[in-house]
Amino acid sequence: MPRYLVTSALPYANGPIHFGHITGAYLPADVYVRTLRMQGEEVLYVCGTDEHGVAITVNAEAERKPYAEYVAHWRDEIKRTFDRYGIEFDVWSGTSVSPPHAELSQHFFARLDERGFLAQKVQEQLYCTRCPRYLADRYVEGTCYVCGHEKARGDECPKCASWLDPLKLKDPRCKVCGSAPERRSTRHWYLDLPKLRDAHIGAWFAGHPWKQNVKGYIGNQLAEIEPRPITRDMSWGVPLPADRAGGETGKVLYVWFDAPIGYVSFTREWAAARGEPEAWKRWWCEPDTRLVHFIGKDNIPFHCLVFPSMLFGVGEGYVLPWQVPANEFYNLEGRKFSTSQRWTIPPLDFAERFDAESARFYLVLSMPESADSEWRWDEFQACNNSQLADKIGNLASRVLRFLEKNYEARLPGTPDEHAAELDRVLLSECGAIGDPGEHVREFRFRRAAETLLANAVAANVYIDRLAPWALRKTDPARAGAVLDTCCQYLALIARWLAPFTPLKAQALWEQLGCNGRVAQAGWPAAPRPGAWRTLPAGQKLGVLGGLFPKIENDAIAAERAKLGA
Ligand code: B3M
Ligand code: ZN
Repeated sequence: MPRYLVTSALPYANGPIHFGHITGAYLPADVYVRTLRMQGEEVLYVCGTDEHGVAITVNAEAERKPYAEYVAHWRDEIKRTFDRYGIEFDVWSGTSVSPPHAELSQHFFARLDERGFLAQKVQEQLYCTRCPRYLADRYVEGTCYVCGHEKARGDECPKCASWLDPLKLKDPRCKVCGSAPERRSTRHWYLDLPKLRDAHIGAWFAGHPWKQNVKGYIGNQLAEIEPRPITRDMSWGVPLPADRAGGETGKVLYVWFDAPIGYVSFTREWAAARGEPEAWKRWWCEPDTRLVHFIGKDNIPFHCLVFPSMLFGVGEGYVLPWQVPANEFYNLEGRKFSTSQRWTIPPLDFAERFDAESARFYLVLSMPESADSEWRWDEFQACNNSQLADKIGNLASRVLRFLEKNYEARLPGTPDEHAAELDRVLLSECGAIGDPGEHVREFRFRRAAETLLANAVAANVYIDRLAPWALRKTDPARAGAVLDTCCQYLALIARWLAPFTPLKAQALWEQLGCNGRVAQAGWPAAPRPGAWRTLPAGQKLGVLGGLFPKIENDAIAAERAKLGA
């Protein structure tokens, strides 16, 4: 039996996450993990924050906060957002605090060096004598030599998006103090990606059934791949192993080198906390592990080439990724999410006024699986009101309230003489379309949510067609069977809903009178006639209540007004 080791990209601990992140790398993973668990699979879901690198230090310095304090704040804040949206990891940690992380990252570095996969080069770098430090990546600003923009960064021009060589910037300035830097020689280590490609990774990548966008994105990069520098001259990060640094100090591992090792460190931390310190190996080093990385598309090269090269290169039997379901970009009403330009929906604030689980469902339905997509407030409202509330909430409340009033709040049961006919009507004539879980396993989350909704529509068609409300007056036994069958089907819907909207699924489950956790009830395959009812006749219903309150037009208009849309 394979086991599933699931990771989501480690968010930088340098700011809030938004719906684009959630639907890109976290929600699909959470839905996947919950579904597989209900199907009886063994799953571990690992995440935490990425806490090193210039993306962190520049921001922390701007706020005059010590790095450790700064990342701790965002580690907790980001976790609060995940908690609020029901995204549940087995372990949550951070690369600057996870006990095994620094040593493990240094071990990776040393092993790669020993095995001949690192190279060293002396090169010039910009150095600010006033600050004093090397100006890595975003620490330098200057005029772009491609488009002439005056505020280009060392690594990239925000105007023309060119990748830049900081040594070629015109009028370079230290981003912090504004003075002109000088050039100094410094030694750096490179990961020999061409050698790793030729040793194994090229053949492995070519022979793997990737998602279309992954294949497209990597394209010819493999043929042209070059060694990548994996060290930086700065103080915040994992220091180079002392015995490799050759007396040089002030160098740390590049953030993209240590960050993915975090997946392993956090797994080790999880294992140690359970009192089974060796248990991480079962997850990382057994060939039947299926390693699944959920990420956004900008992280594809690191997860499909660089990290696999590292895992292979250390030669310690690590599994390589089994699948990398990478999503495209997610926008807000036609524009990129931007916290600084206030073109955003702060998730914690949103959850004060709207239901976080309705957002989960809409985020799945609009997920950027194969093309960029976007959050639209009117679509969110329609998803809540016309899909969740009308198709599921309303159906449940009509049926259950009627049973409460006329059948002593108990399931009437479906006698055999009615079962076959009702099965035929409900399961084949009303448009039920099968098991949403199959799509989840294939990483087609939108299709999965659509399938679930189509099944709910089928139940609505069934109840409208058989109209038990009127039937009760002439044939109460048959009306009871019609209602009972509908409740049996609502129990399936509750179980299918559990990975998408866990709390609402639980509420529906309890209203149907079922005990325990719906997530423990197992995953129902598409119902087969005659063999799918699970609730006993006479089961007493729970306390009834609304599931998906409607969202008024005013509430949506207010949100759009805030955007100025
Ligand atoms: N922190 C980049 C990002 O948030 C990076 C992912 C690391 S995954 C090992 O886009
Ligand atoms: Zn300076």
